[in-house]
Amino acid sequence: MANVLTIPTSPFDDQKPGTSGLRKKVDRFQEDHYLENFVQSVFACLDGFSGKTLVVGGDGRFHNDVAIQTILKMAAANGFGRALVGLGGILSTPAASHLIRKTGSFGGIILSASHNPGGPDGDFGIKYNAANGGPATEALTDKIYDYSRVVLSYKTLDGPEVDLEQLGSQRLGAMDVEIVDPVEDYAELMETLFDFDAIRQMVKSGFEFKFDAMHAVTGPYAKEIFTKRLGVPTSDVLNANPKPDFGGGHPDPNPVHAKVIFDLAMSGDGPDLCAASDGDGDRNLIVGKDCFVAPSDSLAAIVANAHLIPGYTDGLKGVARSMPTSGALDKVAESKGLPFYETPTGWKFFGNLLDSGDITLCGEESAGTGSNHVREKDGLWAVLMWLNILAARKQSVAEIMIDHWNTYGRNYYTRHDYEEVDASAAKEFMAALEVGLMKLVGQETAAGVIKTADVFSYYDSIDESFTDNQGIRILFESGSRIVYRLSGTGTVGATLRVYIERYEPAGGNLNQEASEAVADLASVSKSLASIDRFTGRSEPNVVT
Ligand code: VG1
Ligand code: CO
Repeated sequence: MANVLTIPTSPFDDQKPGTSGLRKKVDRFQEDHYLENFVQSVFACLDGFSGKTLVVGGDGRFHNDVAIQTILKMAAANGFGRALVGLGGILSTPAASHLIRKTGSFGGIILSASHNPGGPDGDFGIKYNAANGGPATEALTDKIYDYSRVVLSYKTLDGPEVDLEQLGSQRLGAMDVEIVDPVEDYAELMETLFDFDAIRQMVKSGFEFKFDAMHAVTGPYAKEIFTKRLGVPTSDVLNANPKPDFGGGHPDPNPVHAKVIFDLAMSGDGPDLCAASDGDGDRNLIVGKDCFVAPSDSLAAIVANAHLIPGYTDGLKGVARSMPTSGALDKVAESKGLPFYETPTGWKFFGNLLDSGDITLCGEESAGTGSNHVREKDGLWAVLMWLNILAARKQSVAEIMIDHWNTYGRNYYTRHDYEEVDASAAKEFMAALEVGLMKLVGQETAAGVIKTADVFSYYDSIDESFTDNQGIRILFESGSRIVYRLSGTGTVGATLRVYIERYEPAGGNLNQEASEAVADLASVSKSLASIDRFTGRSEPNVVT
């Protein structure tokens, strides 16, 4: 019989969890009581979970299994009645969201640092999702953080380890632990949303599709859905075995880190569709034959074509995008008369709009798209969306995108990241930019006249939370836009993100390289704000 222990600890002295929970280097999480402090703070801020169910799982990265044992013991000692854990400790972020919703669980703990590298020298992360399946709201995150600064002890058990490789029920103190198949429920949900017959037919008739799971969590999901249920040859699902260090790679499905599959699609004679997902399965990469679909464009195209998809034929209640995401979605929403919302970066802000039924689809420029089927962005869902649209329209990705731009115009888009810059220099940079904002209005630049400049803030009328300092927006008379924002997911120093966007109306030059189309704006983004003076960097280190 396991005993409940109360272990003294010191307050959790750290910065507030960012865009998607707490993310740090693995060795930080290996420090005594570090993970425990966060978990106890979460439990302390929740009411009424005694005897209820907690979902626990992660993306399988290094330390996943160790952290799960700690969390399960603490959940039992704190009074949860049952824990549902993915076999091997595996649950993709969207699958965890679905499992919480489907089983009516009290909430869940998801372990991931998403697209950040893993392994002993890599990153680790943890976040709490509520009963709606979505990331803790801003209000709850604040409460957890405040508590973490005063926590003096935590509760755990001295019981045995749970066998994560054994499906079925086990006991941990007074808590029941059930190890469940992480894929089955999620695959079933996908079958209810998409026309699997039509996709199967398309695959059978010679449509070429390749998916790169990047040695991350989507491997088992991709094998079940693409190979087993849709008939995609096994050899076309690449890197399908999850590894604790992602095979040494950087599981970020963008043209830089998913270069192999990206280059294959762009080679002139590649597959009809190449796709990939990230560490925890919530992001996506979509590249047609010779046609990269920028994430903001993918969101807009999915909304424009949603009526073709069985799960969405009843119409959309509304749509939302994060502030830095391009205005491509706005054009579709306007033309279809759909209610439209602009939120701060991070999925937690979409959760309330999805719960209240104000929106059906939403997404971000960082390759996250999703709908009201779960309360997280969903990588495989986005890939299935595209497969289903292609099966329904019987056109290529390039044809669909050209048609889209001819209808709505094109938002050329690029993002410049200045990673690992000195954190205080980055803050000073943003502060200086803010002080000088009013002076920018009316200024003539090489990219046109500046119309407005402001700091984005957001009032959530559903939970009445107010979130400020969400990035600086500079809007030009031409409709072009530059946004400066500090990342909330980095683990070293600060990351400055500069989002650059130029709108070209239908009938204009819709066929340029994005980098060329925004070249003037990109240089204005550097000169307007003296990035080099503050950060010592004259060039971004990642351009997507
Ligand atoms: C980044 C992205 C943001 C996304 C967040 C979590 O945040 O920009 O759009 O929601 O990552 O995605 P930031 O604060 O670093 O810009 V994931 O796949 O890392 O959960
Ligand atoms: Co992710």
